[in-house]
Amino acid sequence: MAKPVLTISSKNYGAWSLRGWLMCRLAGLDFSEKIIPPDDPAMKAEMLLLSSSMLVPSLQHAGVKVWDTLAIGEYLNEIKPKAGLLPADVAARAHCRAICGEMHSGFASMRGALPMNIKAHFKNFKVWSRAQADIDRIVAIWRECLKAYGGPFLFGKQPGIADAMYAPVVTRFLSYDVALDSVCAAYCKRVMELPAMKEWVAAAKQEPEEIDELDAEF
Ligand SMILES: N[C@@H](CCC(=O)N[C@@H](CS)C(=O)NCC(=O)O)C(=O)O
Repeated sequence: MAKPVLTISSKNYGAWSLRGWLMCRLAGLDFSEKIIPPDDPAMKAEMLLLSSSMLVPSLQHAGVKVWDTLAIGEYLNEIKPKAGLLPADVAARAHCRAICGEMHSGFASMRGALPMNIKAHFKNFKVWSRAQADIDRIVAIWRECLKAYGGPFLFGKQPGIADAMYAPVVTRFLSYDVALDSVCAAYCKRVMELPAMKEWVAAAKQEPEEIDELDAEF
C-alpha cells in the first residue's frame, strides 16, 4: 500500500497545516508530506487534485481523500483507534468535539490580529479588545479542561485532537508575547516540548520565504 500523503502549506504560517500534521503525528501515522507553497498560483491546479476544497491540509490514505482539519482528525481516530486522539469517555469526547468546533469555526478576531508566524517574536504586542476576548475564552477553555481531566494535556495524559487544534494558538501566544497565567503558560511549554512540535518549529524556522502583509490566517 502506498504511503499516506498529507498535503500542507507553509510551516511558518500554515496554522491549519500544523493542526492536520500534528494530528497525523499524534496518531502514529507513517506518512509523507507534500508541501505546496501558499502563494504559488501554478500550484492551484495540482491542489484541486489533492484537495476538493483547494485548501490544505488534505490527507490521502488507502485510496481515501480527506480534507478539512476536523474531518482528518475524525478519520485518523477511526483508522488509529488505539492512538487515543479522542477521549474514550463519551462525555469527555463530546466536550472535546465542542472545543475543537469552537476553534474550527471561531476566534476570528484573534486569528486575524495574531496570525501564526512561528519565526516572529513581537515583544509587548498590543492586543485589541476583540482579540483579547477570544484569548480570554481560549484561556477559560484550557483551564477548564486541565482541571477537569487532570492534565498535562487538555484531555488527560496524552495529547490528542484538541491539543492539535489549539497548537497554533500556543505558538501565537509565544510569538505575540501574550501574558498568561501559570497554568496556561505551563500548558504552552508542554505543547512546545512535544517532539513533533519541536520538529515542526525547527522546519518552520528554516523556511526561506517571508510574507510581508499577512492579515488572515491561512
Ligand atoms: N476549514 C479548513 C481551513 C483550511 C485552510 O484555510 N487552509 C489554508 C492554509 S493553512 C489554505 O489552504 N489556503 C490556501 C489558499 O487559500 O489558497 C480546515 O479546517 O482545514
